[in-house]
Amino acid sequence: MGKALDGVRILDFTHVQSGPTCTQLLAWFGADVIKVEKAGAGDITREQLRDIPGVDSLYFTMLNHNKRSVTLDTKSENGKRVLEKLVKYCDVLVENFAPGALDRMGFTWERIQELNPRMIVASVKGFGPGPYEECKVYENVAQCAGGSASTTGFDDGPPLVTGAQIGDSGTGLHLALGIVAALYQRNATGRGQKVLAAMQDGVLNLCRVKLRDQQRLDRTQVMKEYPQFPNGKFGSAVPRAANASGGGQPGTIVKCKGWETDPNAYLYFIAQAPVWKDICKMIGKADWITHPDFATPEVRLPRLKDVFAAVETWTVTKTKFEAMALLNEHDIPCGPILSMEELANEPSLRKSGTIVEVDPSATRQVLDGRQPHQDERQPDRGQALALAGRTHRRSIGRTRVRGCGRSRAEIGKGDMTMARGAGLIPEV
Ligand code: CAO
Repeated sequence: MGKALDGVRILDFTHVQSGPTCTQLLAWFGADVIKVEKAGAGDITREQLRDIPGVDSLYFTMLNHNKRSVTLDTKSENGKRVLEKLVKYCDVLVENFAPGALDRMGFTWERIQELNPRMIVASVKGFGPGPYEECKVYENVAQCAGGSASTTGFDDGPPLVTGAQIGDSGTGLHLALGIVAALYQRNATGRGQKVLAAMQDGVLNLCRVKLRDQQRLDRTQVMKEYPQFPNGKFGSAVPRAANASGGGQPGTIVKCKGWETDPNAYLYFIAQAPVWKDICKMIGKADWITHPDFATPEVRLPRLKDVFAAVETWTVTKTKFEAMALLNEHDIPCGPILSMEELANEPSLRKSGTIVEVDPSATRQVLDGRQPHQDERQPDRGQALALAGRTHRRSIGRTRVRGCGRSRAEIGKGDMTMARGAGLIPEV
């Protein structure tokens, strides 16, 4: 069995993180992704936060492996002609330019449909239709505009952005699903369509439990699982809930042995109702099993601070891994706070293919995350994307780039450069 997207050709007009995440996912599933980078410059992330001089940054490599690459000046006449050929050749065009940039290049939806009526045009934008649709957006702007920041942090502190790239990578995931659905529908209609994933919408979608809470708050003016209950005050908007669980089972982060010196010696603990008896026995509070103040989830709600303080008195005597092992013997849900260092070195994540090594033969070894898995997997190692651009002009010399129907030398300097290892795009 081949890969799910074998034979699908993606014209990858993306840069930075949101769009590249989407096309990278499609590449993992077997699509042939041809990344088009700005002539003479390349994706801006190639140079951002470089840790080895002269070598593509980790940021770029992690978001673009398994793709092919060309550079193209889409504002030159020759560049436009090449792009037209690529539009005819590919199934999906994915872009995340600032609003209107594709139109300004002359590649409106109507023009693209004229060239290839089967083409799906998929875009990431900061905002969907509305007052902000013309705005440029980066990750943290999306987190703030999508409801994540206002609901993250402590009640007495400012809004916080999260370490998870929900605005960029989250939106890339949403877009990838939209593309796959559009490809599926094209089998029936024979026609392409436009797909839009707005970063504000993507973040809001990932914050749906907070939207749920807003509606509960509107109706009842209180949310009993929040740390503001019973002594704090609720306003009209969902407050920041610190580390309280977003679900129906109360939870929080508790200290473990070593917390004084190790910033990650903590555990997330969930006081799940079905295992309440085991929790009480484990933390030395067996009398709470039948105590009228603690016996049921409802009566515990105003006393969650006491519950978690007792849990912490127990966890602080164990390392996070010891506590997890003991709690799991009784199916008590919990999870250690794992540092990036611990995750990068976790053998089981390498074995499962969740963390892969990208092209170990390249100048550097790169570790990257990979989701989702399929039964029929691609090889566990990703292939780094060769650098398209100035450095490689010499190495490609007069290579015939059949996508253009003429040799590179004829196309003119800076119009199109094929990256080393990119292979040829067949004549359209
Ligand atoms: N040849 C010629 N011109 C090219 C080109 C190419 N191959 N590729 C890009 N360009 C041009 C664009 O056409 C645009 O020109 P005009 O402004 O004249 O139309 C110009 O390069 C700049 O593109 P841009 O506006 O997209 O880039 P920026 O660096 O100014 O903005 C970003 C970056 C991310 C803020 C903006 O692209 C954006 O808001 N994108 C949508 C939201 C998004 O994806 N954000 C996530 C970013 S990841 O954190």
